[in-house]
Amino acid sequence: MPAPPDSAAIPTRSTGDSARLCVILGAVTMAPMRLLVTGGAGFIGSNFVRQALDALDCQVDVLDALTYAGDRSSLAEVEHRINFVHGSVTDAAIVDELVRQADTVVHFAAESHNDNSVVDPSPFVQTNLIGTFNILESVRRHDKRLHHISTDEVFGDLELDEERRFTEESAFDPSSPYSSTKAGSDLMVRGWIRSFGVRATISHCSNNYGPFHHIEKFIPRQITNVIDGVRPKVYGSGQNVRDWIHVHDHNTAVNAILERGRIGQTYLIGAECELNNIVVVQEILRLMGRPDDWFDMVGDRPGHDLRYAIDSSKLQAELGWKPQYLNFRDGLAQTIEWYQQNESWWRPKKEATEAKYREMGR
Ligand code: NAD
Ligand code: TDX
Repeated sequence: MPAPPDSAAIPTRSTGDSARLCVILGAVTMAPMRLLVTGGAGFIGSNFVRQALDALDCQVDVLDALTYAGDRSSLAEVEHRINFVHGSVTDAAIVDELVRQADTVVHFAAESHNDNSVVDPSPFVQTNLIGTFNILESVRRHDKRLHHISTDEVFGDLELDEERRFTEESAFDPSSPYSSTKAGSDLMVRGWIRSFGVRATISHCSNNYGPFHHIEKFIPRQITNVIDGVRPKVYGSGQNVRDWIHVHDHNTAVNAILERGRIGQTYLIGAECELNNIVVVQEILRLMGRPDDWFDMVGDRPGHDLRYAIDSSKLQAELGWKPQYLNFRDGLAQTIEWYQQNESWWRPKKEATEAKYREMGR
């Protein structure tokens, strides 16, 4: 993966929760923090594992069910540095054993795609709700630190012309089985913090882009379509706005919360990059040498959220976090290059993904 624009600014490990103090024969040494990363073979989780191994003094266990969205080869670069466990967060016994051994749990595992949730909500209920319940019960039992990864979609959507952006105080108003099961998991985390004193933090991030993003999602679907000589597909009016952040910046924010976040707090993560879907597709087309009207408008997603926008001032002011990818075009160009150079990673997924979309009529 190409280096971020300013890698010197990646937060490094400090003491406190991010390390264990060991006393061995009278000498005081710092043992590396043992991190349990759920969903670590997915898009954001695999990028997080690579970054955490560089930025934090840690030992990493990954728990991943390797659903259609998980790919062990996303961790190939660090395979020898992690302990990979193939299992589900819905399996309370596996979760409990791994949580018992960990110092800190970072919970990424989820069913994550809105379009799938409208076809069949059941795995969303299992993984996002029951899976998070299992994590919560284990961190409660073993008194372990938890960081729960959520999304801005739990807040519903905004009008195109309203000034308001999502903040930590925004009310939940989810639109899909995906976002409602994520909201349910967040509410459980809040309840476990208050009733049981679980040492947890929560973050809600906006739309990520970058390497290892499953090609069912908007940006990589269109990049790989263009590589294949197929016109991009834009839902509905194409006016829907997403607030894009590079996955690297999401994960430096998670590191900052792990290191300096206040227990019990919620942090919103975003990089102030609101763009509508047509603008994004036209940027991809320009960068890939196609005319900017070379795309098709297709049917809309049911319940399609209009606009997301994040106010991340609490994270920036309290924890000193700043995004490093400040130019979307540069981040997108790097991402396109990654898909051009890593066809062996995405090609095996392309036919099944497009077959799924043909069934949806999109
Ligand atoms: P992804 O779909 O790429 O990866 C999910 C991973 O979880 C996969 O490796 C999958 O195999 C694993 N998984 C699914 N069910 C599991 C189960 N029952 N047990 C164990 N592992 C299981 O998703 P992503 O885009 O990397 O998202 C990761 C997290 O970040 C999710 O919680 C998502 O809600 C959140 N999030 C994503 C975005 C985004 O733009 N992609 C934005 C904000 C928040
Ligand atoms: O082919 C497409 N054409 C299109 O116009 C696809 C796949 C999507 N879209 C639109 C729908 C959305 O307006 O593009 C936008 C982005 O779609 P997705 O990539 O499916 O993302 P979104 O639904 O916004 O959700 C994403 O961000 C928040 C992640 O998938 C979630 O996991 C995260 O919580």
